[in-house]
Amino acid sequence: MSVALIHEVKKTFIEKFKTDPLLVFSPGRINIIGEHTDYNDGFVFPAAVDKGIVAGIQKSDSGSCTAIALDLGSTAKFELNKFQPSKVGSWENYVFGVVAEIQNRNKVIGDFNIIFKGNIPKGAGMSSSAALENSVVFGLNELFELGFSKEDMVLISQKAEHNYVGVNCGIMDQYASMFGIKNHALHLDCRTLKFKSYKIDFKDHQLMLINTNVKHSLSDSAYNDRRSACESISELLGIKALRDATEADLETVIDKVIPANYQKALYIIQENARTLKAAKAIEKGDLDTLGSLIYQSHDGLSNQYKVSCNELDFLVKQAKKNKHVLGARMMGGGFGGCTINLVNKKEANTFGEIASTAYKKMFNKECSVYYIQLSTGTHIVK
Ligand code: GAF
Repeated sequence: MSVALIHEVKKTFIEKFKTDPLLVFSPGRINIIGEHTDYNDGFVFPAAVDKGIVAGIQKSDSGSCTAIALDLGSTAKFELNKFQPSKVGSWENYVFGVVAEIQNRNKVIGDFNIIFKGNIPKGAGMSSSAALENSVVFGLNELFELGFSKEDMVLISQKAEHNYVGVNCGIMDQYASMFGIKNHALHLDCRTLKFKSYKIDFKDHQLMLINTNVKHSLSDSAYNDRRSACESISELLGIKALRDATEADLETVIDKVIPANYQKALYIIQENARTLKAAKAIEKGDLDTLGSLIYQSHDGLSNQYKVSCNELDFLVKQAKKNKHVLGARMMGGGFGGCTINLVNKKEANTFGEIASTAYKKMFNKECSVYYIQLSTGTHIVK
C-alpha cells in the first residue's frame, strides 16, 4: 500500500470538499492457479496484493454526488434517484453499479463524494475493477452504517460488474480483494464461498509477474461467450456447474458439443483438479509439482480455453527455456495482462532481464516486471 497515494487522495479530497474523508484501501489480486473456474463453481487460489485503489469518501450536503477518478482527471456528478449506466467501458459504471446494487437491496444511502486513485497497472489482469467496486461498497457501508457483511459486499461488487459493467465475472476477484490476508493466498471454493488460507513462503523461490502491457479488444465479450459455453454444457449434462462433471461425464455428450467447446469444458474440469492438487503441493512444499501444474494450466488456457495471446505465450515460452523458473502461466481473464512466474529468488532479476530483452526484440514493445507482496484485503486506512 502506498503512503504517497493515501496522502494524495486525502489532500485532494480536503482541498476539493473542505472536509476529511474516510479512506479505504482496496487491493488488486494475483491468482496462483484456478483460472476461469470461479464461474463454474470451482476452486481458485488468489491472493490480494500490495497494489490497489485508495478511495476517499465522505457524506455530501450539496444535493448531489461527485465522483472523481484522479488518475484519469475525470469527474462525474450524479443524483442518487436518477442515474443511468454510463457508456460501455467508462469508469463511472463501477461506482454507479455499486450504488444501484446497494439500492436494490433496499438500503438507503445519502449523497456522498468520492475521490479515488490507484497504482494497479492498467490492463495487467490484476483486477483494478474489483478493487474499485470494493472500495466504493466498503466506504458506503461504513459511512451510512448499512450493516453489510464482507460477503454481502463481495456479492454487491460482483453484481455491479454484471449489471453495469457488462462482464459476467465470477466471484474470485472481488472475493480476493475483500478477504485478502497478509502473506497468504486463499484456496477458495467458489460454490460454498469458504476458503482455506495458505501462508505463502516458497523459501528460495518467489512469485513474479511480467506484464505484457497489452490488452486485446473483445476480451469482455470473449469472456461472456466462454461463460455461456460452460453453462450450456452443464445444462446438457444436467448438472448445476462444470465443477460437478468428470472427464468421463463429459465424454457422454461428445457428439452433442462442438469440438472447440468440448475442449473448453475439458479444460475447466482439468483446471479444477489442478487447483486442488496445487493446494496439496503447497502444503507439502513441493514446488516442482506446483510449477508443473502452473505450466499445464497455461497450456490449457492457451490451447483448450483459447484465452491467451501471442505475447503471453511468448513469455511463458521464455520461462520454459529457463531452468530457474519452475512454472509460468497467463493470469486472470486473458487476452493480455500478466504472466505469473514461480522463479528462483536469486535468478529472478536475470530471468526478468532476459525475458524483457527477448520480448522487446520480438514485439518491439516493453514488458514490465513486478515483484508483489501478498497483503490484507479491503480496509479503512488511518
Ligand atoms: C476475470 C474475472 F473477473 C474472474 O471472475 C475470473 O473468472 C478470471 O477472469 C479468470 O479466472 O478476472
